[in-house]
Amino acid sequence: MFLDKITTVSDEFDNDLAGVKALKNLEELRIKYLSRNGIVSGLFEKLKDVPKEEKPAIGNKLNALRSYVSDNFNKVKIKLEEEGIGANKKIDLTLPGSQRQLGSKHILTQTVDEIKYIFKGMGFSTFEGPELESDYYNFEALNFAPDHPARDMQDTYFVAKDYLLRTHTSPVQVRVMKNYKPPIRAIMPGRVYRSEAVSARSYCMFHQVEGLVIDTDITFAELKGTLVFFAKQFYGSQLKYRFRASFFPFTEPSAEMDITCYICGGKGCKICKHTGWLEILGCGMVDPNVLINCGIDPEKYRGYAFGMGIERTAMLKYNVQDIRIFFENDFRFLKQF
Ligand code: 2NL
Repeated sequence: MFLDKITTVSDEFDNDLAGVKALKNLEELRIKYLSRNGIVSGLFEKLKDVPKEEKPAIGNKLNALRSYVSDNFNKVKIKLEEEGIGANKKIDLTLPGSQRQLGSKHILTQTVDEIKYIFKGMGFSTFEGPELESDYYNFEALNFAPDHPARDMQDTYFVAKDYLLRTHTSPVQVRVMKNYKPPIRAIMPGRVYRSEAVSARSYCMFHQVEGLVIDTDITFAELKGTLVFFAKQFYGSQLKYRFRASFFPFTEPSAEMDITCYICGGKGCKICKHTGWLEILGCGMVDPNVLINCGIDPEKYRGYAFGMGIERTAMLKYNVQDIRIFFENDFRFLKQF
């Protein structure tokens, strides 16, 4: 009798639910079946009149009916709500599209890419090496004597007795010379570290590109020709240049290359400290001691090498006043490039 009643209610609910076309009708259904005075509650109310031994079975059936009704009610409710959203959604096709922000390479990466590209055109390949180096590769193989003053001058981050953060990318050249037979024609870009007081001009970490050419019959004239071609490609074909004698432990003779100041054209201004010249790189013929250390016969082969700081190069080219801004990730700076 009671069980029949439950089945009837369940069928009636199915029937009613099938006829629901809008959320408004669904609310009427909720009141009819699920509210405090609704049909389902009414059945629970009548449970007290059921004989004691039948109560558990009928109670179970009633609980099942309540779950069935509320589950199916919710399914239809969600379906109607979703349809409602779809029906009300109006797309204004005349609105302008939302602009997507495109990223770009960091200006230092762009600068290295451009340098690589110019040297690639002259037959140079690219090598990279570890930033954590041994004292041997960073100093000893490069002709820095154990008590050489230049070794003190390089304020270095040592991480253990014989291990340090490289102070230049030259150890990569040492590795290339030891592992490849000449002719060698390569550039080595990478990060280097120096324990210096941080200021607008110097930072504890920066980037270098060094270059190395080893072959028979290599001359200082070829070094000059290569670097002048590079500078004209990178800074502009109108520039004037000069080479000044200099000193590095790993080259002999050594030189530094200056170009005419691109701001004042050589007349003298704040950027070039009123000299009309800007120093852009250091270079020289590889010292025979370095060739011997790297297993290359200096009687048969000669070489030249050069090095430039990337931050300094980018600061000159793009008129950046403070080196620290490269590493601050300030969007206002980055998005200019
Ligand atoms: C500078 C000057 C230079 C080199 C780097 C080099 C490397 C080997 C042998 C000989 Cl393995 N030379 N590198 C040579 C001359 C100058 O860098 O002012 N860099 C920022």
